[in-house]
Amino acid sequence: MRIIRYMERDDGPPRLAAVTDDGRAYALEEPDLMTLVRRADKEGIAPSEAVRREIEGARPLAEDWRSLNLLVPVEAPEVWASGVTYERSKEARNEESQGAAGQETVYDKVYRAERPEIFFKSTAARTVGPNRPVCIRSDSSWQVPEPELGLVLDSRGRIIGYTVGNDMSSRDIEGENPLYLPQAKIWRHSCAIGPAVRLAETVANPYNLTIELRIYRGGELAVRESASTGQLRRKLDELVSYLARDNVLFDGTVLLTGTCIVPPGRFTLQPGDRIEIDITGIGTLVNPVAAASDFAAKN
Ligand code: DO4
Ligand code: MG
Repeated sequence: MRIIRYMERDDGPPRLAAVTDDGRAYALEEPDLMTLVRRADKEGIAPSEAVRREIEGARPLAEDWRSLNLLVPVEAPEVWASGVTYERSKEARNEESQGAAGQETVYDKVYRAERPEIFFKSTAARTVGPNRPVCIRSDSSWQVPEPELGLVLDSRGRIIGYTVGNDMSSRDIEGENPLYLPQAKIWRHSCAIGPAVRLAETVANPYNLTIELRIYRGGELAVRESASTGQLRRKLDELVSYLARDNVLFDGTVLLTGTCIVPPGRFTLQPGDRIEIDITGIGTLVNPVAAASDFAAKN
């Protein structure tokens, strides 16, 4: 069972809907996912069961949920991200920072340390949903999408569901000096999430999901790579417990779990590219790429 947000009209209010496994969408009366979760808590049932009861006998809003005008599935007040949780990320970062041969780098250390790397990634104002442009910054010449499994949390640190995330990253800024990480990670529309939140209790094994990245340039497939969450070096609960430690969590916080895919060589995003990130059972997050200069004018 998946949860989406959509708009009926361009000037209409955001609405919530459920997507069943056959791809049909059903309108829900709750204004957002966390209201649904609180109602299910009060009734002592799982959110997916609350949804099942609510949509029983209803007519679908759409036969194919992808035909709706989709928004971010959850308005995450904060997005946090985990780093160097896959070997591929460690290798790519060692390359871009040109770590001296034979010497242990910060990336080698954090990959095997007990404490994971967790950093602040985005706010609701910087995060875009499906089909909205992500932005590439003007002072970097090496930028890539980072396809990541996103955990949707409540204020108690429970994993409510899973979404697809894109941790847009500037490889040359981070590669110059890891202390530049906030600038390599956070700028206008540098984070995308969506298209749906899959309710956690409806995922049999979150360590067995395929993540695929496709990047189209001029309509042609330029990059296609896939990996599995089975390659994650950390446990999801472990990442959440470090984020929650002596911290304040808000309902709807998203924690990205790190990238397992890095486009090859010097590949860099360009305005006009189209990014597609697919995770089993959640859906495909599609975003066009815009230059910062276009972006201010168009959005
Ligand atoms: O260490 C810097 C960031 C790592 C990251 O974003 C990732 O591994 O996905
Ligand atoms: Mg990342």
